[in-house]
Amino acid sequence: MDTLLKVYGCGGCGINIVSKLTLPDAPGMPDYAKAFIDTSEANIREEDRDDFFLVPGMRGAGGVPKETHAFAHDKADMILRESKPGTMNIIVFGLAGGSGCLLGSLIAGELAKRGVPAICLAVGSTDSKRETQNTINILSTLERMSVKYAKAPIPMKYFLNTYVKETPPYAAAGPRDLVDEKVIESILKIALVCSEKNEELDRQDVNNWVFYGTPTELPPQLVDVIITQSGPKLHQFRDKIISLLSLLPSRESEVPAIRSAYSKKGYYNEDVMNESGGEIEPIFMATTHAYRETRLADLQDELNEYTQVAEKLSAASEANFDDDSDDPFVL
Ligand SMILES: Nc1nc2c(ncn2[C@@H]2O[C@H](COP(=O)(O)OP(=O)(O)OP(=O)(O)O)[C@@H](O)[C@H]2O)c(=O)[nH]1
Ligand SMILES: [Mg+2]
Repeated sequence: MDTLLKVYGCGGCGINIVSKLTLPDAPGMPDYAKAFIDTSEANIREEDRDDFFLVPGMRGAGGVPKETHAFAHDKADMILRESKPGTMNIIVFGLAGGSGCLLGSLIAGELAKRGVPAICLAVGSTDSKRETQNTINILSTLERMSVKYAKAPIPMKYFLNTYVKETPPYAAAGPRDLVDEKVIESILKIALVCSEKNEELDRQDVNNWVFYGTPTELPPQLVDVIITQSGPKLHQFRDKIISLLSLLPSRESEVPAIRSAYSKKGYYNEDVMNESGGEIEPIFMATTHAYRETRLADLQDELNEYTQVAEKLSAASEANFDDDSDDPFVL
């Protein structure tokens, strides 16, 4: 099978972002195709309709993933028959809504089970209590999908829609437009690393990176993906990296000393180097087990704050009538 990068946009957020994506027709880029999956037609553009799968019987999930589960839990096969996976796959979805989070998780679980490599690009949100709760719940769904259903790793890069200036250092966070740009940047980098057009980096190396259990015997889990062009940044995660792919400008390029369980290096091919005039940065792509101790803890803190506020609001909203006046209509 020829190399094909398939990019799935699931739910409103996934569709919005993936419809903006264009991979340049440049050396080092793979062929690619898009697929759009949702429970509603609200976000699909006319020109993308040919690649659109609409879950039968639904008109959106109104922010409630259980709705989508009821209609779509057995539809992963059908979706993948209609929207065939590539040799490498990217699944983009929002974690806080009702549709994309579940559809994206179903596709990710099914691909992992079949041994087809995929990376989830998932956008969390803590704008409200429900969005925070949805984000936490779906992360846990993805974890179960990996450990219990697929029994294979699911790699996920996490993004966060936020307007707060102080964001955790590990998160690709910011307002929506900025997050969209970051997601698209990540897709371009994944495309370059997984194009099968690099020297010494082939399909099997990418498969080993995703399905790290084969070369390392480590157990499957939901793993956090880090994509960076900075050696020092990668080094911050040095004790947490499970598998690492490094795409380097030359055989002399420095790679930070990291004792990952699996590591493979490749080199941009001559055409890419010529096109860039020799000015090209390395790309490091790592799976790590940093996610539980970092973002899950942060999300839980956020949720606790919402709960406290909700309790105060609820207490302040209670109407207290004088016990002596048992007539509620007394004026
Ligand atoms: N960065 C970014 N975030 C978005 C975008 N659209 C929606 N979101 C976020 O994604 C989350 C989920 O929203 P949607 O993806 O629209 O929800 P859905 O999956 O379509 O589910 P339902 O509409 O409830 O059926 C929300 O928290 C939004 O903040 C987008 O274009 N870019
Ligand atoms: Mg929607």
